[in-house]
This record gives sequence, structure tokens and C-alpha cells, in this order.
Amino acid sequence: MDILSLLAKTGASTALLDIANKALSGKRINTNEGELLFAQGSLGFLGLIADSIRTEKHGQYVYFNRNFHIEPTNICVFDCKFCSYSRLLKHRQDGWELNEEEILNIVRSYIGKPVTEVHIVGGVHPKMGLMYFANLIKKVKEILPEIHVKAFTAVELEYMCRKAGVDFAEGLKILKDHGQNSLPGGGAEIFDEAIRAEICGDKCTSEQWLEIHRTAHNLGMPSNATMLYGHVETYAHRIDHMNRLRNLQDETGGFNTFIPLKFRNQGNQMSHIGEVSVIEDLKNYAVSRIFMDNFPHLKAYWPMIGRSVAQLSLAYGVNDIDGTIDDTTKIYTMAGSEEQSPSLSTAQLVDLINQAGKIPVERDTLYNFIRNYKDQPLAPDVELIS
Ligand code: V47
Ligand code: SF4
Repeated sequence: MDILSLLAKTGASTALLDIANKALSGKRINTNEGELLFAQGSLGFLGLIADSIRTEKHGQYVYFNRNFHIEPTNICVFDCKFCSYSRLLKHRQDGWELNEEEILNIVRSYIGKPVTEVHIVGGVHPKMGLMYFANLIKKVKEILPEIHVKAFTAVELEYMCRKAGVDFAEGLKILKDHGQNSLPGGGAEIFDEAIRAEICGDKCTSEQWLEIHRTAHNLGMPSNATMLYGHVETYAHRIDHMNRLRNLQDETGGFNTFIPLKFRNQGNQMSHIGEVSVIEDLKNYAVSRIFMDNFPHLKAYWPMIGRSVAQLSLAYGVNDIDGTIDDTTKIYTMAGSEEQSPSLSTAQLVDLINQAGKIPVERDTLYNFIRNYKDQPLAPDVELIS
């Protein structure tokens, strides 16, 4: 039985079946169709389409990488209502600020270990400026010359450039010349201006976020993109967010990965808002895979979503589950993720992907294959450290 006949058996309406037909034949769906998928598509229906598109693009491969995180500070000049992690300047006693030596000691602890990426993000600290970070990256590269430095959200970059009095191109070029390779996807939240004003009105605008990523892509620095969902936004806002990203990707081709981030409600100013269900998470991954036709990769960030849902998401369009990380990332543990110590060994990650019936592939940041664990399995008793 072909997939369209299978989909018809789910009881989906003709309108939904037409959208499925379009997406499965490689045609782009529009924003109205995206909204209809969210509003009326059942989990089974969306999952079948998303899994088929994912398989077309990536076969059974599921990627992960070996990375570590550095969060230099959680002191932040901004006051995002959903953030459980930052400490405003006025509450500075609860915050942390690593000095340069402490940061470089973290980097030194990875000498000789098989990590390929360092992910550096944190609060927006008024004293840690563009040249401080540029010189820091240079020193990181002196210690680990081969490491890929994925650093600073557009929110941090907008502030750094503004304080340094340089435009985005100049600021990014300085960071690139000091060794920064790419940008993570954070800070995007929801682009709709009214929702953004409500949940994070004082940080960079949606236009600025997009402009920084456009500029980075034009300088040859790839990036990721996130979407914070499951709070006060509607399906129309999610589709609008994805559409703005899809349009920019048409223009530059510089995005690697789309990373939906589920709003977690502990310890922040939006704690009165409930968290969405796992069904909603999986539907969101599936619609993302179907709508974002020009994004090669869709990531379930397991420290945030939890390892079980990350595993399930592999049947709903996801082809990447980030990395081994380490226990240094605090952003989600502080927001109430069930992952209280986000560290998985390589063997555990491989196992998690195998259990979902997929093929684990270790990648570098740019998705070059490092090792296919089906062809080169780990010895049964090997527990490689991250
Ligand atoms: O922008 C903050 C989110 C993001 C909460 O590019 C929250 O590979 C849920 O962007 N509930 C930062 N989310 C993290 C990020 C990221 C993570 C992993 C990989 C990559 C990548 C990027 O964390 C913020 C914000 O959207 N966030 N608070 C919360 N309570
Ligand atoms: Fe600061 Fe980022 Fe938290 Fe917003 S999400 S308050 S910019 S650390």
C-alpha cells in the first residue's frame, strides 16, 4: 500500500490529503496549509508524512556530535519572561561569572578528548564585550586548534556590536578572524512582534535577529535557528516564525538546523503557563519537518525535551539529537527539564538511537560523517567518555 492510501485510512479530510500529496511530491506548502496541518492533522497523519520526508532526505541516519558547552555567565542585562537561567544585574549575587582563566581551564580539560565542537553562549553581560570574546576565542583555538567554535546568539551579538560601535558585518568579521566558525540558533524565540514584546520585549528585534544571521551567512559563517513554542503563541505565530526562516534560507542557504525548543515553566516569570503535551511536541516536530523544506536538519535537543521524547521524535521528522554535551549547561535544568544532569556518553547516545531503529552517525558541526556506528559498532563493553 502506498503512503497516500495509508494516509487516507487515517480519516484525514480531503484538504489535509491534498497538502500531504503536495508535500510528499516535493512541493512547498504555504502558510495556510501549514496552519491547517497544526490545527487538524492527527499525530499519526503528520508522523507518516514527516517520517517519509525525513527518510527521503537522510535515510535512517540520525546524527549526533561530541561537544561541550561553556556558559561564561548567567548575568544578563535583559529580562526575558521565560528565562529561568539569567540573573539580572540587580540580583547579581545569585549569578556566576567565569573569568578567562576559568573558561580556558574548561577548554584545557578537553585536550586529547575526541570532541569536535565547543558551544559558547550565556547571559548578556555588560562587561564582556566584543574584543573580550574575540580574544577569548583566539585563546580557545590556541588550546584546541581543531575545535569548531559555535558561539553567541544573535541577542549577544547585537549587544556586543552596539556596545563596540560597529555594524553587524564588522563585528562578525572580527569574531570570524579570531576563530569563530558559526552561530547557534538561540534568541529567535517567536518572531511575531506582539508576542516578542510580551515575552522578551527588551532584547534584539526579530528583524535584527534575521539580519545578524543573514550577515553571518554572507560572511561564510553558517548558523542554526530555534523557535520557542508552547507558551502564549498560536499556531499562526509558529508558522509565521518558520516562514520568516524559510524565506531567509531561500536567500542565503546558510542555515544547517532548525531546533524547536519547548517552553519549560519552572522558575521563571511565565510559570503560571502550563507546558504543552508530548503529543504537541511530536506534532510540532512533524509540521516543522514538513514546512521547513529547505532546512536540511531538524534537531530534538535532548537536554530540554528529555531523552525519551527525543527518541520518539526520531519517528516524527527529527534526524539529529545534538551531542554528548556535558553537565555544564544549566539553561534547561534551571527551567525544569527532567534532565537534571545533561550528560550522555557516546555509548548511551548510540544505544538511544539504535533502540529507535535508526543508524547512529557521529557528525561534525557541518554534518560531515565522522563515524557510522552501524558499520563500526562499539564493542559491547566499551563505554567511551564524551
Ligand atoms: O534562546 C530559555 C531558550 C535558548 C527557556 O544552535 C528556554 O545548536 C525553554 O538556543 N524553556 C538558548 N527554552 C539555547 C539554544 C540552543 C540550544 C541547543 C542547541 C543550539 C544550537 C541552540 O534557550 C534561548 C531560549 O529560546 N530558553 N529559557 C525555557 N524556560
Ligand atoms: Fe538573557 Fe538569554 Fe535569558 Fe533572555 S533568554 S534573559 S537574553 S540569558
